[in-house]
Amino acid sequence: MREQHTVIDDTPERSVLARLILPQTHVPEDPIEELHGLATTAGTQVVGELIQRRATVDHGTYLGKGKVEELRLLVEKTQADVVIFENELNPGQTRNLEKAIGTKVLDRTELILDIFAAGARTYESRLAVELAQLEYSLPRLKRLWTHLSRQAMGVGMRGPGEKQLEVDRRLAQKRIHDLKQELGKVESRRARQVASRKDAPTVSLVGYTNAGKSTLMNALTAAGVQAEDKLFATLDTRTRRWQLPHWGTVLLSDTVGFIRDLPHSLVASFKATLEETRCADLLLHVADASSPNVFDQISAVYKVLSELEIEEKDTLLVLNKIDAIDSPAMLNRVLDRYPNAIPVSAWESKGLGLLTEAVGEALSREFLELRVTIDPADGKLLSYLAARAELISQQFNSDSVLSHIRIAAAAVGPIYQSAVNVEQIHRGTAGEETEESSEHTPAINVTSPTTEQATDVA
Ligand SMILES: Nc1nc2c(ncn2[C@@H]2O[C@H](COP(=O)(O)OP(=O)(O)OP(=O)(O)O)[C@@H](O)[C@H]2O)c(=O)[nH]1
Ligand SMILES: [Mg+2]
Repeated sequence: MREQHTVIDDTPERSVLARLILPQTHVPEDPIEELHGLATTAGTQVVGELIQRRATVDHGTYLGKGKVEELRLLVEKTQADVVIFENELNPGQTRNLEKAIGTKVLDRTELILDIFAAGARTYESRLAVELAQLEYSLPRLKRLWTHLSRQAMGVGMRGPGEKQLEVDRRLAQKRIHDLKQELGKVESRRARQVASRKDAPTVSLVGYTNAGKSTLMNALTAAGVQAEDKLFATLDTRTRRWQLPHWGTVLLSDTVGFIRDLPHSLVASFKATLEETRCADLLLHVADASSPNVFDQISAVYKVLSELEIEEKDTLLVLNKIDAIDSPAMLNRVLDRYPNAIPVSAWESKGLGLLTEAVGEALSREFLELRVTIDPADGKLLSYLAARAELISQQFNSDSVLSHIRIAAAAVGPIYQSAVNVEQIHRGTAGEETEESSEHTPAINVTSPTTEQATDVA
């Protein structure tokens, strides 16, 4: 029998990065740094960079003819396997560039989709990525098809190439339809799941990719989630219990990071994964204060949130990585614009006390702590509380039920309507009751959530 050898080539692909900058384009200090990060995350070794400033796009090859030749020589010299463009290319441009340069050509969107495809682990994120990839390629398939059909216009001239594309297009459309249906189901299942475990207020970490969300989650809850110096290290949502001193338990979620000009199809298809964020009572927007592009990154995150139709809600801006900031002036520049932001270093566990206090305070704005006396026969109110409130304790007596609860201010209406008595508890910053304190015998049936930290409740 002949021996079989499998050769695994694990040398990374060598990439050259390219970008065309049009007039009036707002570019960061280093216009190719982020693409560099993406290319590295995707597993390539960056061996060259080329930037052209030009008044217009060349319709055929995107870059001007001279620059294309320069790119070809650079690829030859660096022995690159792939050229990655910051700009979005149309299929014709990709084809022409590939022909002129003699290597594979990708654009930023394809690169991001590739990173997501490689990193997606859960069923829902895999579905989301596949949908985004198909939606990205379908119009390209279409455009290609239109272009071919114009060439083959004569009667009886429908060539096999065109037929194949038509078949591909139909298959892609069918798959997109199925994926959307399946994702819709996953989305509502997820929404039910998130709603059903609402036994505590929910806080969701959001932010630009690599800002330090997972590191902060670990620092706050000892969660042990993966944090890495790479873009899109996190693609799935993880939720942990977080004990806020003097406040109680909250559910803290870490989720996928955002990026400037995130492909729209990708944003849309990640809705199921972002269900926790949609339902959260409070958002912690983590920004990398040591990045020269921090302002752009903060606005990009707000933009994606609105694209996701995540309604505006209470948000605390957290300025992370202050340990990596060289000059105080830089931090002040950010604080001048966002005076309520909370500077922290997740890495060195600095500023976390203040952050915790701010979260407690923000949640208290939205939540009321009440002692409610209920008629034991009022099953409707009892089940309402079980579904909507966090039950800190509950005591069943023969003629009354005494519930100590925390509940969203917006949901107290039915309680005031049918409870026998309602007492509101006000707390000082140290957590002591400052008003309307009352003697409270220990509860018989304590149903407060577990105080265990770092429990995966996802
Ligand atoms: N110097 C410094 N580095 C930090 C800090 N917090 C996080 N980092 C580093 O920043 C990188 C990204 O951290 P992550 O926690 O993975 O960031 P993320 O926001 O979860 O990123 P994605 O999941 O990829 O979107 C890692 O190399 C961390 O070690 C910090 O406070 N200071
Ligand atoms: Mg992460």
